[in-house]
Amino acid sequence: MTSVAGRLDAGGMRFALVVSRFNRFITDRLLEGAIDTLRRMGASEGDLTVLWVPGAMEIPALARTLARAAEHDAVVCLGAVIRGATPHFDHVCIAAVGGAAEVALEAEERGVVLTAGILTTENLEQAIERAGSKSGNKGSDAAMAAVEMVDLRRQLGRARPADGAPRAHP
Ligand code: INI
Repeated sequence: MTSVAGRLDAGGMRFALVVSRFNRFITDRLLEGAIDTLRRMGASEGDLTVLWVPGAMEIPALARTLARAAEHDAVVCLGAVIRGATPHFDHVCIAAVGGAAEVALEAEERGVVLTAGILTTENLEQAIERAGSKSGNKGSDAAMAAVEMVDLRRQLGRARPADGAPRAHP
């Protein structure tokens, strides 16, 4: 039996962190968790780029631009969508989470990993619980998943080309 899993060593990996300013009280905590995790796993300060967007809805478009540029091994998307009084919440959730999932597949073709810690919660309390308190930190989880996936792709020979050129389609 062959069993392959990514290792949690971020040394030499380059990361773009796309973070939304909306609900910044929460997204700041997600970003802190992600950066702390990447540092602990050996990422260098110079290999981390943080890019701010207005809201979660804007995350997928920028993530796609970054994936196409293929200058980073992974794009980590962080946001917080919290239910309000109108159905707007549902539209933002679908656009942000569904959009990120779609971009992840396109990024894959370029050798770039995309992970997301985009909270979609019923209220502020649930968001706080997932941004560094009793339910962990989803920013940290997304960063850890990115490191694992980049290493797994490297082991499979599917890593981002060093020159940043898009991969040829299979
Ligand atoms: N953006 C969020 O990141 N979280 C939210 O909870 C949210 N809500 O609920 O409205 C939100 N809306 C803004 C949206 O992401 C866009 O920035 C805006 O519509 C401009 O395109």
